Amino acid sequence: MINESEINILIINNSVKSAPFVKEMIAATYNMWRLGWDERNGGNISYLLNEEEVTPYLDVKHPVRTSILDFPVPELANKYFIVTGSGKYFKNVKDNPEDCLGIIRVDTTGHKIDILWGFADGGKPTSELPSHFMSHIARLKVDQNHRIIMHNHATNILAMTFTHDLNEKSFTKTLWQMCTECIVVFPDGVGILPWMVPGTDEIGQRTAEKMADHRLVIWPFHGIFGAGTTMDETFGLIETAEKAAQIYTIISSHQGGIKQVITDKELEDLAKAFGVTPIEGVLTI
Ligand code: 2HA
Ligand code: ZN
Repeated sequence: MINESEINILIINNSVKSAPFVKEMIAATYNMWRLGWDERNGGNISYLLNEEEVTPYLDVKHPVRTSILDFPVPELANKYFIVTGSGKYFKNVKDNPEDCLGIIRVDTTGHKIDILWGFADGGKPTSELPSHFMSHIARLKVDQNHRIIMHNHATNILAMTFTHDLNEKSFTKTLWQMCTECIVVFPDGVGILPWMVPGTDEIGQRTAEKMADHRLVIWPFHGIFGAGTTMDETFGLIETAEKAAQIYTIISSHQGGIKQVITDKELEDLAKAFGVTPIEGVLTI
C-alpha cells in the first residue's frame, strides 16, 4: 500500500513531466545530442523560470533536498531554474527526465539551493553551475527578459579555435563573413576566453564578464556558451554561429582557396537594413 504523501509525490512527478519547460529542455538536449554537439555528458542548460510557471506543477514549499553553494549568488535569491544534471547524458534526458534534470530554487540568502524536483537518483546540478549562475547575473543586468544559458561542444566552433586566431574581433568578423544572417543574429559578436579549467568559479567569473557584452562566449578547444530570452532563440544563436564555423572549416580546406567574401561595406548595409548595431571595432569602412 502506498500512503497519501507517496501518492501526492507520484501525481507531482507525473505532472512535472508535462510542464512546457520540461518539454523544451527535453527537445533542446535531444536536438543538441543529435547534432553531435553533446557527446557523452558534454553540455548543460539552465533555464530561469517564474514562480507562477512552477507552482501549477510543484509544491514549492517542500523541497526534496537542499545543497550548499560554494559560490554564493545573492543576486539570484529566490529564483527558480530547471537545469541539466552533472554527469548526465543529453541523449538520455527524453527517456529519463527526472534523473537528468532538476528544478531548483536559490534560497533567500543565495548560499543554498533547494532541489524541488528531479535529480531523482541523488544527482546534482551541472558541474558548470558557477558559469551558468554568474552568466545569468551578468545577462539579467543588461536584459530583463534574459532566461537561458546554454553550453555545448559545437563541433565546428571547437574546430575553429584550432585553426583561427583567438582574437575576438577577427573571429567575430570571420563568422559574420561566412553567412549573410550572422551579423543580424549576433551583432554583439563573440567573446573568447583563454583556455581554462572548466567547472571552476574562475571560468564562471570570466565567462560572465564576457556575457556583459556578448551573448556568445567561446571556450577554446572546449565549446561555446550562449545566452538568450527563449530556448529557441538561444539554440538558434549557437546554431547560426556553428553553421558559420562549419562554412569556415569547409572553405579553409578547399584547395582552390577563398575567391571572394562579403565586404565590410556589405556587412554594414546588412546591419542597417535589419536595424542592428554591430559591435565596435570589427568592421573597417
Ligand atoms: O561535462 O560540458 O564543460 C559537461 C561539460 C563540462
Ligand atoms: Zn563542456
